[in-house]
Amino acid sequence: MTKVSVSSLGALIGTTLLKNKAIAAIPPGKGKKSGPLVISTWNHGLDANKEAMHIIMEGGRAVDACEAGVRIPEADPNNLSVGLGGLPDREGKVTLDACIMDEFGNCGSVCFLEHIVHPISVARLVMDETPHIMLAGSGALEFALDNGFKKQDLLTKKSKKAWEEWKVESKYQPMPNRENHDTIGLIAIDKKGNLSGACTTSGMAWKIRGRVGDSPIIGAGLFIDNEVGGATATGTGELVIRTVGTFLVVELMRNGLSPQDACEEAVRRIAKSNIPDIETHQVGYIAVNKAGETGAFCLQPGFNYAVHKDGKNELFDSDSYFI
Ligand code: SD4
Repeated sequence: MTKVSVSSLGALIGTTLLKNKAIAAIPPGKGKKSGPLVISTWNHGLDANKEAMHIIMEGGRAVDACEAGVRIPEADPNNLSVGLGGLPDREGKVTLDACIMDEFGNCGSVCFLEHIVHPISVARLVMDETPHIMLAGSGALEFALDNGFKKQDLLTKKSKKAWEEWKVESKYQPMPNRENHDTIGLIAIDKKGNLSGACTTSGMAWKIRGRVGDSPIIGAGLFIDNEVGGATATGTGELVIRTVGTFLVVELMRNGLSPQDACEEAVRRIAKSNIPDIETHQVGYIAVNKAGETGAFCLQPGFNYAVHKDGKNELFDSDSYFI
């Protein structure tokens, strides 16, 4: 793979701004009015966006739109990376991670959750009904069941077959851009201009039992700051966690970078870290600021994202660090 410098003038200016406290901390979107917008990861984002935008156009809150939007891929048995039908861990168990964050900075999260089709709605309940942010494993399941969620086997014929095929060699290797749809992260701006986000996944296929990725971690898989903007991540969670990826993207925007430059800088930090097999990994970020400007960037080609605004719901290919 060839390393390509994608340093744009904006990113360089941004870095300079960060060193200069006098000019920093001016959110670029502050004061600008933004219309309704939904942005989400991968091509399954198109259907999720459609559902989310429907809620917004009916006058709903962004947080309700985000939850409803990501429930679409969660319920799709043919989607091998989210909710029902998600690829299992190396022991054949489907374990799910999800989080949600609203315009007030409220957040809820579940990780290592089994048997529940809609982890995002359990995360929402953690946010709305408990004094906590994150519930894990059997405790999260108990909480879900106590609150009326139904227990279900999430391993479908299709995902079981894939696991049985994997077991032949049992080789653990992260696979970027699997099926061209992976974790769904979705950010929405409602009619009042408020931002919220949601992120949900079955995580890395064939992971060690108990492994939790970035997706349920506020500041890693998802971060929203209603004054500035929001960001969400997909790809190898370990790389996102170690750089506190989405918090970084939002902080870069707070310090004056555009969503595009902020995503590029966050990916560049990962690309320049000392990960020996970096070219076998994928990480993709999407971001939106308060003004409704969007950005996306990824480690290597293949990541795409969906944007719904001004009556159009479109899929875009993200630029990448490697080409
Ligand atoms: C994770 N970012 O668990 C998520 C999804 C994933 O390959 O594994 N994608 O790391």
